[in-house]
Amino acid sequence: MIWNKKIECISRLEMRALQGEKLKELVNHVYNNVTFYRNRMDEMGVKPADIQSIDDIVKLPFTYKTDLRDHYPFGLFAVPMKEIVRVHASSGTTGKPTTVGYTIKDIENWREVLARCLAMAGISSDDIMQVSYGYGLFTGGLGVHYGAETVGCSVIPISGGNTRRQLQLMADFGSTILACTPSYALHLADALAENGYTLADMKLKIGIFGAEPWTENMRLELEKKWGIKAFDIYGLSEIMGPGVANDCEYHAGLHVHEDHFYPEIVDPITKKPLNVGEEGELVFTTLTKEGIPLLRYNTRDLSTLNYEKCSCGRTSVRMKKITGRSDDMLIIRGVNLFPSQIEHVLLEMGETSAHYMLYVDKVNNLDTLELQVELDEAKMVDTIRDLQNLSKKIEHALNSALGLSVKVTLVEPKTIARSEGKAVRVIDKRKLA
Ligand code: DLL
Repeated sequence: MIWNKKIECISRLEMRALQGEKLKELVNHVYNNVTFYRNRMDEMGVKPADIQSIDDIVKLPFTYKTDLRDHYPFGLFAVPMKEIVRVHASSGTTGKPTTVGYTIKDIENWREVLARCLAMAGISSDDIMQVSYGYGLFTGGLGVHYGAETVGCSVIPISGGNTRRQLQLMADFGSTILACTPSYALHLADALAENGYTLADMKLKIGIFGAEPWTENMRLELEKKWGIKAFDIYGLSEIMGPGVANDCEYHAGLHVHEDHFYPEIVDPITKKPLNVGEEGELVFTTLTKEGIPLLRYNTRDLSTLNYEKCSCGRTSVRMKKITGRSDDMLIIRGVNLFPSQIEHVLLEMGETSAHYMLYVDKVNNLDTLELQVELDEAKMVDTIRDLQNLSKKIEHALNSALGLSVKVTLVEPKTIARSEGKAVRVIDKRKLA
């Protein structure tokens, strides 16, 4: 179902005109209300009057995560605190969190884009949605929750964690939708049997998975394990939270809600805009946000954009599924490696589980990679020789796919730590040294 046909199927020309109008308002808003942006624009010699259409966006300054940290907690807010009705924060692995604030209008817009995402996945008031994203400062739980209420779902705000209870309520309440990270969805599927359930006890139809990079192979794996349709939902707290984009039934890229979030792709090194179809860092400008509007925020997520009309009828620009971030990229003996490439190879082979942990180290000045992979309970290997053969086979497949030698160690099922939210898949001991 298309939630907002007028916008989601608008002509490209009309969309650009609309974006231009919104950009003009936005630039006036930030220039007049955020000292940081006024200073940046003054330094660059750009005035609000220089912005006349969406093409002028390239004249505006970029924003980086460090800018939010430097103005912690509320320095980039564009309205007085009395107009802020909600604050979220992302934990951040180093130092201070980044904080974002929403006005009532921002929350309304958030509901609207989320409703579009959920309707795109075929969700309606007939559904019971189990929201297993974390509730709290993380945007996942509350963000998806409000959207689900907007489309009329019966929402179960269970939050993350407590696997046994997740499965119990899923069975007892007859949840038809599961919203959580793909890694947690995989963990829940693997935990069915040991908690005394089978798929026949569940009514699940659809998964709304996101908040971490995952491959198309993992999407298919989750569809198979759960017997559901799995959708990819993307977002980040700085821009709004979940709901910046998601995919439709054709899974041919994620539709960006570009009347609210204007995307660009830039070169990761030079930060120059790239041509359509070229891969680079995804940058968003929040066209309608009031609380903490951001100009050209560099997400560090790697993607490409596609402006062709989708088979679903939507005209909105689609971003390629994110499988890595420029700052997640490991450089191993000069070769670039994204953890998602490992997930892809493991699932392609289909002989182990998809639970893995990659250990990176430096021995005698040489980078080393050790991959621990969990065996699949259903495909247990009996002899030591079979185990050795299987690890050699995976090493070989990784070597030809990545151009890197990786030492593979097979471990017992359920021995690698599970995450209830975003999965941790790499331990880089070089950084710890
Ligand atoms: O993860 C918001 C969210 C919640 C999205 C629930 C989807 C579902 P942050 O904690 O600020 O916000 O993390 C944002 O997570 O820049 C990406 O690197 C990654 N990410 C989010 N969604 C996806 C996705 C939330 N669908 C960061 N695919 C982003 C790949 C994703 N990566």
